[in-house]
Amino acid sequence: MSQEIIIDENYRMPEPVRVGEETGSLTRVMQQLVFTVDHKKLGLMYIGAGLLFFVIAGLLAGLMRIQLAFPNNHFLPPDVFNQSFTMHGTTMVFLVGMPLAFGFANYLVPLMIGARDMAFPRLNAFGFWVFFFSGLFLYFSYVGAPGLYAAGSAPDVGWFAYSPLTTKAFSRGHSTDYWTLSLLLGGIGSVATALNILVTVFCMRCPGMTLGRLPIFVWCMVVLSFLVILALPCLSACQIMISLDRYLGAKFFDTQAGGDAVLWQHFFWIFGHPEVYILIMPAFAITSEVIPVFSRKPIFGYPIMVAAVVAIAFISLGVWAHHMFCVGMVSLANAFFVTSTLLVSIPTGIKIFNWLATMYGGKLRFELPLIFCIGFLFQFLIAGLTGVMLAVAPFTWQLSDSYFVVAHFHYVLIGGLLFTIFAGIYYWYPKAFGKMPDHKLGLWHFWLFTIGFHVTFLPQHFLGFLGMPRRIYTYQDDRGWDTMNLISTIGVAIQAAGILFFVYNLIYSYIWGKKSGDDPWDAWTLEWATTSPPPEYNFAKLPVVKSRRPLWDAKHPEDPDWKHE
Ligand code: HEM
Ligand SMILES: [Cu+2]
Repeated sequence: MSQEIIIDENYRMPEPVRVGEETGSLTRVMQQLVFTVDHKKLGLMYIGAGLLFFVIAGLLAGLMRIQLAFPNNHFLPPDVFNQSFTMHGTTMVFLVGMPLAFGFANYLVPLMIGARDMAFPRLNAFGFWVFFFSGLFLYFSYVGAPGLYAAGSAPDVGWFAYSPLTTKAFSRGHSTDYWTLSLLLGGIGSVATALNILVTVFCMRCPGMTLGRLPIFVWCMVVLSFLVILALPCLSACQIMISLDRYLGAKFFDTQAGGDAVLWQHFFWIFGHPEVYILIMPAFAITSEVIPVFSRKPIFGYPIMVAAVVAIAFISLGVWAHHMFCVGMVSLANAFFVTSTLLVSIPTGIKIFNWLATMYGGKLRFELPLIFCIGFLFQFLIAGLTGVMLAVAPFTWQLSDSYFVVAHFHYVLIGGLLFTIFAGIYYWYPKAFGKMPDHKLGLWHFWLFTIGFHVTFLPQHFLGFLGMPRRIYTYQDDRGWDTMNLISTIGVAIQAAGILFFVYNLIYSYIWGKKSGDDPWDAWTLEWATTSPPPEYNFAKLPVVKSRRPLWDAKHPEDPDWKHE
């Protein structure tokens, strides 16, 4: 081991306490979790909360699919169906995708840059609890407070809440207010956490950790944080405007009164499209760490990969109206947004090629993280191709708001994001808990979830071609949609079985799993230089790095990377 990175037994402080093994009673454990400002604990709490909300939103999805399994079905009444897709979509985007991203960023960024914690630990805790409370508040809408808010008024206007559906005329109760207020609150937490990530990366790096040596994971989290800071305020602004319309007689979105309902769509998607890139950034981050380690090769084209991530984020700020090709914009506007959207596929394509080039000629180790990343590459390609199809305005004029669109974004968000989240959990589980996840159980999870996923969403592309609109709670039996809807619902059951194997694996491995040691995958970034789990202070002495693969240098003093830089 080179002396730069001190991984010396003598430097070991008292054995770190594994999460859940805090000494003392449950209250003491809760106290520790409630009052913690430690980035690792907050990271795990973000991931835990995200997975909890995933299960809840997944159950809502299951209910909708049961309703849609047969024509003329009455399992769910129409208003409950409207609430279900609104709560499912809103939860998956704001209470699953974003906290999972912040969870991974919180746990890993300080470790990867050789820091002891985030720049603002208390702001970090604030960000987490504001997010968590905003989620509880949103779900409180299902019960409501007697006399204050009518019970059972969960939001039912869809996750993008188009106007005039959200005005008092069409949404009389408080369902829309639960949606606006909980997301307004959540937005404050997100911006606080994004700011914290940026200051941490730019001000807390250990000696030698130049920007050109940052792991790509960290670059993706930097870009994600910039997008959050640029996009979230736009959503907050239009949510304040709709609340002013609803309660103080403003007319921002009231077309009859000189406002403009389409203005809401512009505001929402100026936030909404960068939002989907905020959601997919962790996929890029995790894949760029996992593929090199399990191919035994450094990432192909590091500078181009970083440039591609920055380019994707930049372009994603200028494509929003591809969600609005059917509102009657002038052709020049349509042409601009067709072009800008097609442009995104160039840096995205570069990333896919660079990941494949990293695997090419590598010594591939088919461990769970790599297997889920290979699934991601295949599914994200399909998602990207249908995205390019939808970027062509005349194509979208035919398929807007159809099941083709539902299939497309689920291929991105499940096939893309979720598969890499699983890869990331299996990759860093040993670091966080000191135990190896069970490989066989993981394979069951992978195959059941993959087969279930394609059985659910592949047929939906064709349901879209056959004219099935999204958000309908039932359909007649003469449309030719029956069989494919039934198949799609069966797919959800297979996915659910896969998720059960995943949850069982997390618990089983925690209790009975094989001890992992500090660096089970023989990896290269600094988080693997610490013990598993890492001590509260992360590093006994802050490391000094000389290349992009500090741990490789420490393990291979005969041929360190910095000699080739
Ligand atoms: C795990 C399996 C999942 C299943 C079975 C599923 C199923 C569904 C169903 C049935 C709908 C309603 C479609 C309609 O009637 O228009 C829907 C909508 C949606 N889903 Fe999922 N979903 C899943 C995962 C996800 C994930 C992981 C995300 C995001 C991270 C997501 C985001 C959305 C969004 C944004 C909508 C649109 C809601 C709206 O129209 O307002 N879903 N999903
Ligand atoms: Cu978009």
